[in-house]
Amino acid sequence: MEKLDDALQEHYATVLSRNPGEREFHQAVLEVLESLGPVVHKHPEYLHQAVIERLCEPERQLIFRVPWTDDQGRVQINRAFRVEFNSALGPYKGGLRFHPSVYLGIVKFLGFEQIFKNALTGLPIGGAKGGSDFDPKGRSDAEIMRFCQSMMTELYRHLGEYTDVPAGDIGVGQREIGYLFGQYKRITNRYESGVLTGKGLAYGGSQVRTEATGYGTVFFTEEMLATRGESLSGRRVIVSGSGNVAIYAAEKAIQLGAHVVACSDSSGYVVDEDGLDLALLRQVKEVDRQRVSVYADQRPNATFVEGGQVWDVPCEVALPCATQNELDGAAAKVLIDQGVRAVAEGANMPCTPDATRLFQEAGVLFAPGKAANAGGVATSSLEMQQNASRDSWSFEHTEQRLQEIMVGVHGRCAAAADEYGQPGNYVAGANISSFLRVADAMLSLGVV
Ligand code: NDP
Ligand code: 2IT
Repeated sequence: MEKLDDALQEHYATVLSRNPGEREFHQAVLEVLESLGPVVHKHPEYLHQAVIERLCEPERQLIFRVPWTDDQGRVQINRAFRVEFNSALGPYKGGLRFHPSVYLGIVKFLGFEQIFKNALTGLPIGGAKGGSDFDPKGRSDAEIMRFCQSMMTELYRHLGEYTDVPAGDIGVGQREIGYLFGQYKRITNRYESGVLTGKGLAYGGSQVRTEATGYGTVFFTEEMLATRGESLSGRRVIVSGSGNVAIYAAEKAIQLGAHVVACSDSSGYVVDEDGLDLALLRQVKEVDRQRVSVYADQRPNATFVEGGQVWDVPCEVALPCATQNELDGAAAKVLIDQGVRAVAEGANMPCTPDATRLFQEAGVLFAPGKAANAGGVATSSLEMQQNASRDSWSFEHTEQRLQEIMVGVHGRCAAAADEYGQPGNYVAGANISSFLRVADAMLSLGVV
């Protein structure tokens, strides 16, 4: 990875001192700034107009209490966040995460990344993120509903199809979006479909949104491999996680002829040398909401390794699809030693800076999350488009659009990397290309 340019040292120091303790946010900012040295030398106007300082300071940050009653009648209190980071390109757009680890620093890292990811799609969406430290594990449907209703009772006043449009992320899928949308509709007395994305197909959702992040990650991987005359067909692949992104990354990789042999959750990992049985994995994770070990119990040649790291499983392509900093330098060394050829981040910032550097030094094709996982939010934008025109598209048409968008994201990253003298560096390409789009819009809009 690059060293931080002298012209940007002061900006990063300011981010550190203004946002104490927000480790993940610091990491995400540094990763972008490290790519921007050559850009600000070529375009000093960005520094004169304080574009970097403005980008690092969210336009609006909301923190609020979410009180709700559990099934035993006890009152529970959670904390929720919405960070509306940047609206130069369109309404604030980005998911909501429910996980006990959520605090302001996580929401800000995700919101910051979202600005650049959304810019890379070429679509008219600004960047935001939200969530709560609510832990959905072990909670009943009724508890999830009451929590979502209480959260929306505050959040609704900040949302709108032209203002801020949340979607899912870790712990938030179609079930939660349904409860959130129901409460928004009740409070506002408006059937405003485009205020949330990731909705069910019965009430304004888009075909392919469920699959989009995982599918998009695999489309991006296929594009990267093609630059070396390779493809996923016949490749040995592992994914981490076994949630929304992981399941559909595995599905598309299998459709393209890959042999997907491992996945994981926070309890450990499963290796299935026969290739993952997607129907069973979906039943265990999506329908029964069980641990991944339950999958292994039902497959003759699968083993479950409790507490282990999925990165120990030999593979040619690795798709980290669980959470931030899940793949560190030591894991990267193991993957490289065992012959990994491509790594694409389905999750947001799953590789530590050390891991990223090691992959790049070893010549492994490496796709950062803000490029590789942009298919999810891109398809959210297609959902908004369908909602705005009161239309709904077929699966085939929507998937075709997604694929074109991912080819476009790949092309923009590759072109910017070439232009700035770092061919094949998708980290630099993604950061530079997206920064230029957002920065130019910000300059056009004046000091706002
Ligand atoms: P899900 O909640 O559907 O699945 C998350 C998966 O990751 C689960 O298998 C979970 O295991 C595992 N996981 C989560 N947190 C941890 C942790 N702290 N340690 C170990 N494992 C963990 O989420 P998604 O699939 O939607 O999201 C996965 C990643 O993809 C996130 O980084 C998210 O930000 C990113 N992303 C999601 C998009 C989307 O459209 N949903 C779009 C773009 C990026 P367990 O059940 O044991 O917690
Ligand atoms: O990280 C992400 O891009 C998401 N969780 C999806 C955001 C969205 O608005 O679809």
